[in-house]
Amino acid sequence: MSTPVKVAVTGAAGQIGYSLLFRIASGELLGKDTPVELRLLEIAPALKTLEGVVMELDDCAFPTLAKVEIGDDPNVIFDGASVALLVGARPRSKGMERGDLLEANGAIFTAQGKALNDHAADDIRVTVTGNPANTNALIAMSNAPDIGSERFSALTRLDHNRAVAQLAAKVGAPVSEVTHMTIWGNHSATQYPDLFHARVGGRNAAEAVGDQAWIEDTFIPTVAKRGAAIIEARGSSSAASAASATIDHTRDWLRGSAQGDWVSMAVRSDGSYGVAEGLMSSFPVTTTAGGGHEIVQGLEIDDFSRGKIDASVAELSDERDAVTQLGLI
Ligand code: NAX
Repeated sequence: MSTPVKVAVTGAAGQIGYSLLFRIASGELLGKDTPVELRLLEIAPALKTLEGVVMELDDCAFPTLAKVEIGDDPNVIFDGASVALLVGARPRSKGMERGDLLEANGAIFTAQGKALNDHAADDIRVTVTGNPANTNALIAMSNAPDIGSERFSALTRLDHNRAVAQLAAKVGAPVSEVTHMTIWGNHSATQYPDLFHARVGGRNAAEAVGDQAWIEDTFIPTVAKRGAAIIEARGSSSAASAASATIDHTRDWLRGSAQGDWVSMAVRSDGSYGVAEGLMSSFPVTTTAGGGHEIVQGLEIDDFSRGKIDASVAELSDERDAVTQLGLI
C-alpha cells in the first residue's frame, strides 16, 4: 500500500465525528486502496472522550486505517494534512447574539486558518462543516494567505441531499434519477434550493412537479428548515446525515463529480451569477479528479430565483461585514 494520506478532523469527539471518523477510516472518503492517517483535533476537556472513540476505531481493525493522532493543538494536528474537515465549532448558546457567535467562532477559525497555513501539506483541501459554515470558511481562508483560496470550501451538500430526497419523494422517482440539483447561497434558512435547473429522469424538475405553490410553500421551506425538524424529532441536531454529506462533498471534490452532473458546494465567489466576489457562497460546481473545481456557467436565472439568491447572498454579505468589523478577516 502507498503512504497514508493525512486527514485532519476537528471536533472529532462530537456527534458528527462519531459517524464521520468510522466512514473515513473504512475507506469511504479516499477509497479502499488508500491508507489513511487520522489526525484528530479537540479541545482539552473532550480529549478523554476522544480517547474512547479512538479505542473503538482500533476495535474495528479497519485495513485502511494506518494511524491515529489526537491532540488539542492545531499546529501539531494539521502538520502534513492533505485533507482538513473542520467540523468543531462553537454552538449558539441561550441568549447569544449573532455577533457573539461570529466572534466565538472567529477565534477558532482564525487560529485554525493560521495553523493550516503554516503546517498543512501543499495539496491541502479544506471542508468547513461547523456553523456558520460559509463565514467560518471565509475566516479560515482569509487567515491562510499562502494557501490558494480554491482549496477552501463549506458544506451545503447536506442541503443538496435533502433537496434531492424531497424532490424524489414528491414525484415518486428513485433518488438516483435526480441530477443537477443546486443549493445557492448560505447554509442557513435563507438558502435557495433550485428546482428550475434540476432534472428528474432527465426531465426539468420544476416541470415534472408542475406546482409552483408546492415549490414555494413546501419544498423550499422543508429543505431550508430540515435541520430544525430533525432537532424537534430527535432531540439533537443532524449528525449521521451531516457526516455522510461531509464525505460526499469531500470525496467528489477529490475524486471528481459524476460525468454530466454537478454538485452544490460553497466556494469563493469569482463574481459569477452576480454573487459579490470573495464571498463563500454555494453554487452549482463541477469537480475534477485531483481536487479542482469550477462554478457551472451560463445558467439562466429567472426573477423568482434571482430574488431568492440575492436574499441569501445579502445575508452572507452582512456576515462578512460583521467579521470584517471584528477584525477577523
Ligand atoms: P457537537 O457539539 O456534538 O461536537 C462539536 C465538537 O467540536 C465538540 O466535541 C467540541 O468539543 C469540539 N470543538 C469545539 N471547539 C473546538 C475547537 N476549537 N477545536 C476542536 N474542536 C472543537 O456538534 P456536532 O453535532 O458534531 O456539529 C458540529 C458542527 O456542525 C456544529 O457547528 C453544527 O452546527 C454543524 N453542522 C453543520 C451542518 C452543515 O450542513 N454545514 C449540518 C449539521 C450540523 O448542524
